[in-house]
Amino acid sequence: MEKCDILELKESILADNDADADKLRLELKDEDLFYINIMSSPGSGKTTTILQLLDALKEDFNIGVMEADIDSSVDAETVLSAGYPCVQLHTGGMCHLDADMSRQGIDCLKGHLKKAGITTRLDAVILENVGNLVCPAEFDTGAHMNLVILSVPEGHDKPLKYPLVFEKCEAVIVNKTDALPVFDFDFEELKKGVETRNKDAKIFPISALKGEGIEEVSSYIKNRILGFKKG
Ligand SMILES: Nc1nc2c(ncn2[C@@H]2O[C@H](COP(=O)(O)OP(=O)(O)OP(=O)(O)O)[C@@H](O)[C@H]2O)c(=O)[nH]1
Ligand SMILES: [Mg+2]
Repeated sequence: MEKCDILELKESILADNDADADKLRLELKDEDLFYINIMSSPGSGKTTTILQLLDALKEDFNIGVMEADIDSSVDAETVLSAGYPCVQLHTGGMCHLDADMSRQGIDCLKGHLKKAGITTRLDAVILENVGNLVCPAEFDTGAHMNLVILSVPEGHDKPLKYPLVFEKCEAVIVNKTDALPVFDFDFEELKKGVETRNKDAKIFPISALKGEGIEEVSSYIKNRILGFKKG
């Protein structure tokens, strides 16, 4: 397997992350590089969903991945072994990424492609943010699209308990729907909870394990990338 590049992120010293996030969004727009930030609790299925989305979108776009974790390179190795460009970002114990850390990560991903002799440009970058429903929502990464994954075993009440992350996202992916028969997850309650926090958020039920519902999410992302490129 290809060697995994690991970047030890430096903590940003910028006082105004929001301004830097807006700046990064514009920098990436100039490069035609669409940046997707995926947030969720640990184990909700981020890596499994990302792998499904990469497969579904590979005919249309070149997509690279940044795996952010406090330690290890497990997820980056998984993505690399599936054949997609990926780097592992270590947050030095921090539970989130901000805009400058995103910039460092994207530069590292470009360096990884260059080292591998890959000259085709990336159309999009996916960040698998640190598994946490609280901190990542507090820091704008500079992404053009924020997604949240909530898995069935976590329960339908999470939008009420962790409001910010549901306010900041444009779509909620409800994963592990194959487990619905063994949990008391109530989809109508989930919808009500999401709507209370964010009336515009789309909801996509999926089973990343079985590949169900992936087509709907990938075509939504495809349209967003195409709209970004045109806009
Ligand atoms: N039943 C079921 N299990 C799933 C599904 N998606 C993922 N899993 C399982 O859930 C576990 C965690 O999945 P990951 O994709 O590693 O989750 P993650 O959010 O990336 O985890 P961290 O990176 O550790 O936060 C694994 O055992 C997956 O096989 C699903 O749709 N259904
Ligand atoms: Mg993961």
